[in-house]
Amino acid sequence: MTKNQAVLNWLEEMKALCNPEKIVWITGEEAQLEALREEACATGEMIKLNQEKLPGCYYHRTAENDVARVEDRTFICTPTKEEAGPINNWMEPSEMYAKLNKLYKDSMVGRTMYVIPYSMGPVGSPFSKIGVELTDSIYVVLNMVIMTRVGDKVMEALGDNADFVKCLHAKRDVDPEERYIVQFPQDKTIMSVNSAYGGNVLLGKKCFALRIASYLGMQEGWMAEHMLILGLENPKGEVKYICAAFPSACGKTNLAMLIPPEYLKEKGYKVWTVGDDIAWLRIGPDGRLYAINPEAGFFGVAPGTSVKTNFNALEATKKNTIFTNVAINNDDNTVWWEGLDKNPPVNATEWKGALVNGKEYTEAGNKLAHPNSRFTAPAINCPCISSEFENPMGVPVSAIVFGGRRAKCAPLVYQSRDWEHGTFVGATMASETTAAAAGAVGVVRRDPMAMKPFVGYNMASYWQHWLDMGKKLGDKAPKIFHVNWFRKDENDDFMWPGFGDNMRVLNWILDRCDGKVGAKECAIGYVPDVADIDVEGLDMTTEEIEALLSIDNKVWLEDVENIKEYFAQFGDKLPKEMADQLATLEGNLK
Ligand code: GTP
Ligand code: SPV
Ligand code: MN
Repeated sequence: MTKNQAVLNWLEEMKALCNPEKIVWITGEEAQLEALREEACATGEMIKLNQEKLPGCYYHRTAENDVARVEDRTFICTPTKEEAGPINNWMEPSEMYAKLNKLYKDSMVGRTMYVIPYSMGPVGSPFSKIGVELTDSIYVVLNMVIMTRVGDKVMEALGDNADFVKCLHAKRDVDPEERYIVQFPQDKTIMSVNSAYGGNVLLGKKCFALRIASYLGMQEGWMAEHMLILGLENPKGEVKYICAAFPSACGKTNLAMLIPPEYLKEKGYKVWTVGDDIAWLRIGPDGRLYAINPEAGFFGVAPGTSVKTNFNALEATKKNTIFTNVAINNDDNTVWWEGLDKNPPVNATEWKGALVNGKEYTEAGNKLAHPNSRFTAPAINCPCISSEFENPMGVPVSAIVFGGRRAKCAPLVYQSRDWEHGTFVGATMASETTAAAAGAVGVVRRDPMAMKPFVGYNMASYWQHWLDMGKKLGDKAPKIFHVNWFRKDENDDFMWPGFGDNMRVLNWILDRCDGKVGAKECAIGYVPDVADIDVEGLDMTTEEIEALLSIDNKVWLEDVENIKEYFAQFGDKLPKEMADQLATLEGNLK
């Protein structure tokens, strides 16, 4: 299949280790993929859905213990612990290799090892990077084909170059006690074992495009970020690009595909999607920051996705999509999840596989779909996919937005004073945990730049890299903002309608970038004047907007104490600028 000696040598080694019955190269040809789909349906690994209503769509159910990323079993194996930093799990590389090699030994006896050459980013773009994933799961192959650019064209682009990321995945018996998701940044190697779920096994995604790529970016002078990329078109037809970093299950896919409120749509405002999860950012020839989406599909959260909340995402899932851990409507062999509509199917199979009366089942408080159930949909299915989606040079970024789920602390939106302060705003982000990772849900934790689970080296060095990038960008740097769609009132209800109405906030952000609107400078940065948040057609009072924009100094000072403790663990690696920014914030609040 290839003459690339580096690939062949590594393949021989992995073959000897895993001992598969046969090797199959994924070429990218439709006939091969169709045969794999048939095989997966024959073994029960996948279920073919209603091909009239959902052409090319399939269903997959994972093991009950294997439904989300596992952060406590994810490791960054750098030669020293300091390189991985205090918030990553670390093990000395040779020790980890020895441990893993035992788990992979003969793990594929009687099974097929699929070889997936893939490109993150358009094949041949100067932004792009190549990986080769070896896996014994057809589900992984078929997801990788949607999520990345796969096949012979990638091997051609690689040529005889040895520069590719080595990715090995073995499903084994999905034993959670022996599950490991391991990155070796210096070796450009990823090893994943005992899982068959999403971010744990689609190794191009979080493992490569964030953990390995963030490390490469630090060395090579670019950035890999957990960010959506959207283009906002104004009535004059001008498009400006925004990148936004929100933690997992905090609204990236939704914002990336936003449909403006009716009256803004009528005026001619539109949103174009470039990416919904990951951005690779480089300084372009004109000195501005440019972004590409290294992925080719969306691995989106299903629950909450509806015609009303995210029409475009729903449209994207109507063909050639794989659904994982949602519910099946047995009347017509289609899919359902909480929030799709108000009619759970009576004749349903819930995500674990039990036949239930979906109406009674949900009325009793059970969930038919797993909260982290997902769709894997090709990006080209999305009605609002940007014309720049395949642009090998990326799109110029005007604004960077941070955000998370903060019931009390953060206002609807504020702007940082400059790049350095914006880096601090990102570094001190916090959010309530979600079902996207195993563990408790709804606990506030610090999640710098939404990268806590994804940074491939010491978080403090990563902040230093942000500061260095800002110095290189100078006055061409994007402006940095923070948003919070999730503020709650005393009745625990969201105070902001969110979804399409978030466009009102994006307009304020771009107006700020263009110097078209003023703002109030306060302790935390620039906050909008109440009158500048456009509420036309919204059933909201001035007092409600004031409350959304308000800052409670007491709550913020408590947060400052928490940040002090958080920063302390980085010792003298913490950039001085971050400590200074914290002192300024505390002084301002007092
Ligand atoms: P990952 O794929 O895990 O990285 O998640 P994501 O950041 O893309 O989150 P996504 O857009 O899938 O949204 C996750 C959940 O948040 C869904 O249940 C949405 O319905 C909900 N959500 C998204 N945007 C908003 C919003 O503006 N307001 C409210 N209240 N909920 C939202
Ligand atoms: C996330 O958890 O941020 C995701 C899903 O986008 S996963 O691919 O599982 O990481
Ligand atoms: Mn994500």
